[in-house]
Amino acid sequence: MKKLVKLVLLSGLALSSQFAFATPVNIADGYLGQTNSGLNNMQDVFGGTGYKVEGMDVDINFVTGYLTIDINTYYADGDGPIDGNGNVTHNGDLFISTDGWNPYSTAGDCNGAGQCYSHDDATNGEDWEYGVVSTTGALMTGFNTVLASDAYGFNAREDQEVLVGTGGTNVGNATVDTSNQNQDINNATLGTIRYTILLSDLGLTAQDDFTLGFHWSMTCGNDVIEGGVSSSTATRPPGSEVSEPSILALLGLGLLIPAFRRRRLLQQA
Ligand SMILES: [Ca+2]
Ligand SMILES: [Ca+2]
Ligand SMILES: [Ca+2]
Repeated sequence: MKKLVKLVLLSGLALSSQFAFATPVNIADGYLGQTNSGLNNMQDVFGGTGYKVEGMDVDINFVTGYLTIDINTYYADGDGPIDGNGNVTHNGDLFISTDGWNPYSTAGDCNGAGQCYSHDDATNGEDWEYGVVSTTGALMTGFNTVLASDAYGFNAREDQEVLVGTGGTNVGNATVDTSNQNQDINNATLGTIRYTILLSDLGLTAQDDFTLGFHWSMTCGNDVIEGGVSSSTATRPPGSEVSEPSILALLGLGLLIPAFRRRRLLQQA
């Protein structure tokens, strides 16, 4: 009987691993953000395809408690002409909201064709409780925000938040994988920057209900993406909410009984 209990527990673990991965939620880049005065405020990408952010994929692993955010972009770190301070453009940092995503919206901000948040900038809309520094992976909270105007001279959206600034507290470490990002500034190809963060470092558990918001851009703000993801049924894989060990054990028992009976029948024969 001890063996059976062990088998049931192992079976429960095997079942739970099937529930490990949610289907990533794709957020297409429908966000514009406020441009500099004089620029077309309905234009999504400035400076050509090399600055285009296609979208982001957000995946929550409800078993391990890891959150993965893929920024899908044609951008290559280090692109752009040298500005007056000797800077080129760089990957911006990832801004995270843990209490929802509420971008600034006003009537007609997308020519009436959907919500493009074309007047959202750092002065309005969502506050970012956390930020991941792209160069180090440091997860910060309580920081000052660096705007595009302070990060790079030839920006398209000077009032967009692009980097985590000083004054913050380091509350954890994320991993930032740029190995699949486009590496060639002369050849715009679609690549991915992957951020992996422990939910618990954001003060959340996989059992919580939450809506996360994200904001990312390169330091010139030539294309900015924002979006939100809820932990509700939209992202939770079917069945993952039934995660109590007892229920998994029962499921395992249900699967094991036929095999157990078959073994007994064989022994009797
Ligand atoms: Ca917030
Ligand atoms: Ca904003
Ligand atoms: Ca955009």
